[in-house]
Amino acid sequence: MSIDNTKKILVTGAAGQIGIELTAALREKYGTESVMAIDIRETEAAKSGPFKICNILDLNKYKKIVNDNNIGTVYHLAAILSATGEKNPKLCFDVNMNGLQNVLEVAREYNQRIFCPSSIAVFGPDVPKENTPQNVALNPTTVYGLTKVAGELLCDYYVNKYNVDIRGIRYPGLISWKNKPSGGTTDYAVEIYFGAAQNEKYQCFVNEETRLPMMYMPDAIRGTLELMDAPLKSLKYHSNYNLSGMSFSAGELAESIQKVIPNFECTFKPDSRQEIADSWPVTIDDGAAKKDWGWKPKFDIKTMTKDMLKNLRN
Ligand code: NAD
Ligand code: AKB
Repeated sequence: MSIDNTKKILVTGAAGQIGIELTAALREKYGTESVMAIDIRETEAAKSGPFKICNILDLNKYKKIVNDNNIGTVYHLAAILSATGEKNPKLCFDVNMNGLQNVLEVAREYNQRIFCPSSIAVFGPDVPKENTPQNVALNPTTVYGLTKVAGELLCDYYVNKYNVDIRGIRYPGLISWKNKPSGGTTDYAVEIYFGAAQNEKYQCFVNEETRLPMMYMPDAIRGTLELMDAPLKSLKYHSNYNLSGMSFSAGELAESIQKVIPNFECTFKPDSRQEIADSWPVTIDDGAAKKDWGWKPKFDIKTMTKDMLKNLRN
């Protein structure tokens, strides 16, 4: 679907791991002045175009930004991730649920299109670990997962009840070099590259056998833009497309880095995040995304490792 060119785009959580890259990609595609970024903290990247500090829980301020800037599409990325969520469940619930509700209420009033990501964290330990299906019972064991399940359902409610065009992806763990993530369980798969590039060492907080679905950020950004460009009538799902990129164990990830940096040393010392990782799937069935909007990942572990290390060493 092409967007209304007179209306602008807003990215919430624009200073985050996905936010800085998605904001840059949207500015590249639609023009810098067409993309407003908001967050509770500043970064140089988010400020490289229109930017405002805004807490998503402040409905009046958020609505004023939407109104003053003629916003037609919102990419809602502001959230609290899994590991921080387990440390501060109330904050996680407030930001992920009340923040989303603010975004959806404004979307209904201003007839906006919304992108709202979900996560593999919607799945609990009871689903098939391999090729986890699109439609399966969702019994997550983290507060973050619980907010993502409720968020998907709330989005679908706004689609069905108020005809708001809302789309979303259950992202796997995302790996990128432009921003160091914090607060997630899959952060080890990013930190390991920073450790390797900086001092050829990393202590990993999950065990060597931990195997999770992952994706390289350029694929995730491309998938997001492709989903938002897909004709609405071809979409069977709205806020919850399963998406698969690659899957590897923490040990295999360390080995892929050792092929480029032979002296790289990785040790494994699991902490409380191990339990979260163990509750998530290993591989994801993304047949619906392939069929409905032509999803196809480009990167595998080898090409990602080469690209990550090249960029980090630069
Ligand atoms: P992140 O933590 O890097 O960024 C989130 C941003 O939201 C931060 O910049 C933070 O300052 C901002 N924020 C937090 N509270 C806020 C508030 N009250 N008001 C406004 N901004 C606030 O997270 P991310 O990795 O960029 O994730 C973005 C979205 O993608 C989230 O919905 C997350 O659940 C989802 N997701 C991410 C991954 C991943 O691996 N990165 C995987 C699955 C799903
Ligand atoms: C996290 O680990 O919390 C996120 C996610 C997979 O949702 N990266």
